Amino acid sequence: MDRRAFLGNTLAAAGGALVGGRVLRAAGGTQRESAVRAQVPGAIGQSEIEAARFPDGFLWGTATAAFQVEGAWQEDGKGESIWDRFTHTPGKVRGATNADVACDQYHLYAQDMALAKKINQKSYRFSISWPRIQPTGTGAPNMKGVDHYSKIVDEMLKNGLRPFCTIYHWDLPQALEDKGGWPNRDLAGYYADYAGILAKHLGDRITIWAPFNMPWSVAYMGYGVGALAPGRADFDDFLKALHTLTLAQGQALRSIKATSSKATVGSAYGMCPAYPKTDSDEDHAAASRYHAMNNVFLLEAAMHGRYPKAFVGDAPYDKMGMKPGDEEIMHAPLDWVGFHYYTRRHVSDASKVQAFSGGGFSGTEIEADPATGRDPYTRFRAEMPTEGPLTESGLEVWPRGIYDLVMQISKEYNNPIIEITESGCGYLDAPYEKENGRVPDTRRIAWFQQELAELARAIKDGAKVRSFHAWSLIDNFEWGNGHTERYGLIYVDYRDQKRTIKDSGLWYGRVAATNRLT
Ligand code: IFM
Repeated sequence: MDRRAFLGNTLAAAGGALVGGRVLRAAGGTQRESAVRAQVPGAIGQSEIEAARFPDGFLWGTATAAFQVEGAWQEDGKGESIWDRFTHTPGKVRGATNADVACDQYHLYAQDMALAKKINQKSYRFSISWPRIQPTGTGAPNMKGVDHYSKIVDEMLKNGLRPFCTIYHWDLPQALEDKGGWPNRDLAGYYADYAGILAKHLGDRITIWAPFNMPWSVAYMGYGVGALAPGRADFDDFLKALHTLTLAQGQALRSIKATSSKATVGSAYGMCPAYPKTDSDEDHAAASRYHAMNNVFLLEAAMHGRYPKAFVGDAPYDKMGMKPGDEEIMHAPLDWVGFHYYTRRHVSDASKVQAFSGGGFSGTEIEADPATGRDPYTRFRAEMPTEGPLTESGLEVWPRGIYDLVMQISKEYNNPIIEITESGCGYLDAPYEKENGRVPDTRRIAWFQQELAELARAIKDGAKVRSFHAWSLIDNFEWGNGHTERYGLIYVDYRDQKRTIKDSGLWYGRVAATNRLT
């Protein structure tokens, strides 16, 4: 079925599934919603969705990031970030918007935490804006910034939410970019100082810390191909940035733990399960290289003090700026492993072709050039298949991927505690006047039902998954795509900041209360 037909069906389902101004029957599964599910090849059926159970105490949560929700870009002494600079540069953001106001969560946080409580949430993953804490990236903290996060953490606790802190979700102080950005290894030390400041002031209440959101993307998208801020495109800078981030991860873990005895440190890696495109040995090997480079590069470094086998031939460690003793700095075993799931990749071998280049941002990573593969070292070609339908944000719907990924990480890393740090889908459903302003986002419910049934299966098969964070609590600023995508369980009207819980939010609230999907 083509995409237009899929959309037609699902929009019809959205209109037809509403009963008495409340969600859903979608949860119980109407005929039309079953039709939606049936569009996903290999989709699990209604009976599996109904049978799925999550363990008592499972931590249902949502995630956001400072730059995407806060706004207040110049308030209370905050410095400029690379994302302020990027979004203020003409031509960088779709729709010529920026995040100067975003969802105004800097001021509306009490309302947002109350909404999270209203949908029975138990965990809130948020990030701290480095330039609010250190406006130029180094030196004494700006106490107005520290106080802001102290208040928001208190508000989380008041609403029964576990504060899960991401220390860095992409908004580097511009002053540090002016010193060379992440390719400059000095940033590892500055970053560890910043992490220590957070642990000192917030570590009495925050016990769950993830140093970086999607560090591979920070390096590749920001410095390798320039699709994200700071918009630089040099492959050697990507390699250097990746190594600095790995060193920073290790140094930050030690700095946090030295300051806060309650701290546990994990990760928020972006991951995609990699399936070989064909059954050839070459494509299997290429898929392993993809997994090593895109999924577990920093995880392997933290757990074992070495990089995984991501390269064909000699690893470019000299280009990365590796020095004797770096393995010890990198080695910082995590207390738990956190990663996101959105979609999957088909990977094929590109070791016999010469050139390399980049492609477009898919929300989780860069696509390889379909003809030549991505670079002279990893030599694979990664594509997002389109066997499943696409979300409105353009990602293939592939629920089975989360099962495969969770099982693979469980096997490779000795069955660690896993936190799903993000997962979600972009659909543009808006309040519907004829239904008293409800937001009938049935496709999002179907997406989560399918995916969560697969996650429940992984838990049943022994994976120690203790949390799931839906991306996102509220619609927010989607980086270079501006306001053209909506991932929230709660709709935001950017004209007046009005929040409306979508049908998916109401449904997710019931899931959180019952540990079941219908
Ligand atoms: O909005 C982003 C988030 O910042 C990082 N992970 C993917 C999300 C959706 O594209």
